[in-house]
This record gives sequence, structure tokens and C-alpha cells, in this order.
Amino acid sequence: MFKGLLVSLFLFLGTVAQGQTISIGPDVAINEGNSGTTIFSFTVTYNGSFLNAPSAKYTVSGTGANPADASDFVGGAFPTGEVSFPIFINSTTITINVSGDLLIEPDETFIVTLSDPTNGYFLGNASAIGTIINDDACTAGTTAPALVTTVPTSFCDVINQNLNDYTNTPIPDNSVLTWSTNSDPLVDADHLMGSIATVEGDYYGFFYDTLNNCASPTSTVSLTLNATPTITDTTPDSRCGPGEVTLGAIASSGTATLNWYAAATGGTSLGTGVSFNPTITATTPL
Ligand SMILES: [Ca+2]
Ligand SMILES: [Ca+2]
Ligand SMILES: [Ca+2]
Repeated sequence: MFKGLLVSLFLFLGTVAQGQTISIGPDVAINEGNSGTTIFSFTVTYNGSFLNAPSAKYTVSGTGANPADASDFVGGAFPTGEVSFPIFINSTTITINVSGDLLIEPDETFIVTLSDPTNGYFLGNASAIGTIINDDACTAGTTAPALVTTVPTSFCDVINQNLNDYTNTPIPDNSVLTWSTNSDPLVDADHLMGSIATVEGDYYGFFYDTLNNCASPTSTVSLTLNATPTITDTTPDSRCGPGEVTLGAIASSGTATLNWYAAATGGTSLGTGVSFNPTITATTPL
């Protein structure tokens, strides 16, 4: 009787009935994440005896219309390994580490496939699909930098202006406040290396998402450069005795305003215009 029990127990431990399987599933679909590791956990189960638990190998590969590639996984390689079970537990998980990033991508899919089950097991549901759901959009946003109108845009003789002074709008995370001489913010060859303008013209400011080459709408700053006008010619006058004289002057710029003063250093303007008719009582420089 005791011997018969031992034989039965041996048979029980050493054989696997037809239909005892190891399976993976269900599928997993979660957001990619923006940095570090995003864990995809796949459940693996078996339906045989605790005393005869199987193990199996697994591999990962890209699948579907937008297959994941090796760079989508931590370590830059498709994960592979072996799954086994804690004692007396018929369920465990395979952990697949996906790399989070900020790159705009389609939803990408991969397949986890079991193989080589041990202890005489068969494969039941041999594979499961992981979907890395895109969670990225252009970080530059949809609002142009607002312009500060109190900062001058006209300059005399020299321009050396930090364009960043023209906006106080907070810069969206993972974007850069960028200036270009091109109204199309995506022509990155025309982006200024910094933010200092030294020549007159139109400058277009926007937030730029370098990784995804996308930008917010633009705001335009127009800088003008004026040369300080000079006096290019004068017409003196003279008379004998007190009375009115007619003085003349010509400026280098037709738009310049001529002011007349009693001193070379300025002061209170005595008159304006290319012609000036003061009344003098003595020799007077004007
Ligand atoms: Ca992401
Ligand atoms: Ca990615
Ligand atoms: Ca991404």
C-alpha cells in the first residue's frame, strides 16, 4: 500500500498531462513617458501542478504598422530573458523597460514572445502586444511671445540690442526663445545664434522645440537705424548796426530738424528751420 502510494506520487510529479500550458497576456498599452524608464508588465501564467512549474524564454521585437525599435527600450536593445515562477504561484510578470522621451512619434508596438517551455509544457497564448502610446506634442505651444512695447526700436548710428528684452513671456518647458531673420521659424539656418541684433531689419521671435523642429507663432520686432545728422553747409550774414539778419544751414538729412542756439553746447532753442532771422545788436555767434 505504502509502495503503491510512492509510485503514484512519482508519476504525478514526473508527468505533465496533455494541455498543460504556459501563456502570456493580456496585451499592454500605456503612455510612453517623457524621461527615464516606463515599465510594461506582462502577466505570464501556467495551468499545471505547482510541483512541476515550468519556465520559458522570451524575446521582444517590433511589430505592426509602427514597430518599436531597439532605441525605444532602456539600454538600446530589444529585451530578452527567461521567465520562471515563485514556488506555489502560477502567475508572474515579465517587465519590459521602455525609454521615455519627448520626441513626437506614432503609437509604436512590440511583441513579447514566449518559447522553449520546460518540464514538458506547451505554449498556450505564446505572445502579447505592447503598445507605446505617444504622449508627446510640440513643446513650443501655440502662443507667440508677447512684445514689450516700452523698449526702443530706433537707434542712432549703432545697434547692439538684446532682442530678448522685447518679451517677458515665460518660455515653455523644453523650448527655447529664438529669433530669426526669416518669417518662417522652421528655417533654422536663419536662426540667430544668440539674441543680439546689430543691424536694422525685421526680427521674428518665437518659442522653438528643437527636438521636434516645431515652433510657436511668431512676433515681429522691426529695428531701425538712423545716422546722427550733421550740418553740411552754413550761410552767415552781416549788417551795420542793430537789426535782423538771415542765417542759413543745411543738414545731411532732409528729415532732420535744424535748431538754432546761442551756444555750441545747445541749451534753449532760439528757432528752427533751415533759415533763421534773429535780430542782433552786436556781433553774435549763433
Ligand atoms: Ca513622451
Ligand atoms: Ca520613443
Ligand atoms: Ca516620444
